[in-house]
Amino acid sequence: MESETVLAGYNLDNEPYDLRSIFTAMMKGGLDKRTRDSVGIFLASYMRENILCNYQFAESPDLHTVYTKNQLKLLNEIGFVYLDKVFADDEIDRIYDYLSRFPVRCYGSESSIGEKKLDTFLVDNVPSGVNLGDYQQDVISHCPWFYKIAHDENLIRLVEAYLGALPTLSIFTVWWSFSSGVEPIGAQLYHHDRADFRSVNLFVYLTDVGPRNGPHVYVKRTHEFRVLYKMIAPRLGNDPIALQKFWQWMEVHRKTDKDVETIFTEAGIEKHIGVRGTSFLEDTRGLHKGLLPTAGRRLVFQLCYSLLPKYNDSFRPICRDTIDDIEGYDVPENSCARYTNRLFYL
Ligand SMILES: O=C(O)CCC(=O)C(=O)O
Ligand SMILES: [Fe+2]
Repeated sequence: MESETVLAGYNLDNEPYDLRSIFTAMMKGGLDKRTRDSVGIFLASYMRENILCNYQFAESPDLHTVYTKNQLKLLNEIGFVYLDKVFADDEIDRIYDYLSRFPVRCYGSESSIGEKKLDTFLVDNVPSGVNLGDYQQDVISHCPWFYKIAHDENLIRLVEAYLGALPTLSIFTVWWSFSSGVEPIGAQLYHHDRADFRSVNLFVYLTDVGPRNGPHVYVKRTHEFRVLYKMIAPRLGNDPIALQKFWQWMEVHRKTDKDVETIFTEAGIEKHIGVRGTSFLEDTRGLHKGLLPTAGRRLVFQLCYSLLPKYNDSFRPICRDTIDDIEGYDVPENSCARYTNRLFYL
């Protein structure tokens, strides 16, 4: 008998696609909102089980001693909730001093679409025509007060209660919005985030934000298919054709002010006005934007929590030991905060 030829195993890496790109395509419009939200519910329970099997974390304090059930309820029903200020005033002063040593990368508008990367400048030297300016990831990750809030177990547990599984921090950022921009760009236009099948963001204003300083704007009850359906179906007289048109419109990533304001009216839209330190959690699957300021400038800090790591980005975590000590702040080895922050800290 002839000897059998042993075939090499088929190498899936040679396929013209990979699971990451399929996942990203499904999130970014490949699936409709109803399906994306259902996948989100499945994924949360999958992740909860997976984390339970693979990690053993120290017990956390009871969630409801720190955040109330009502806060979770508001987040579920409306899509956002205000929290107590997460930074004290003197911490914001120190954050401000810390950031002022570093330049910001500036962005302005490029004809009618997208945004153009401009140069880097210290914040007081930013030229006119600039809409946005952000800091390098390293600058943010090394800031001790940002480190502290990113590791706040009470916040992580509140987010876990909302998402249905222990979250992964997938965006950790701070940026300026300037009033010198010529026209709104990027996230200054109404849109919905599609970073994951379920996600929630913490926003903290680091400057006072009045109506002219570029407040964050949110369309209430647009975060979750079931909530949005309940609101919109009666308004459209339960007409199947009108509803079908509405869901098609919802799928478009960016929307005009006129469309949003006509469909949802002023009463359905929240402008987050607040002094520095104002903190809120928001499900940015709902429609939102950061208004282009018409006066002054706004500095905002943002954490985005998701179920999975953000697959279309790469991460270079830094070593925790390189963060300057802040009094009495230490992250135990078996804290769930280490899991949540693994894309940013080793
Ligand atoms: O600047 C804002 O308030 C909005 C930011 C935003 O939409 C985003 O980061 O996705
Ligand atoms: Fe957004």
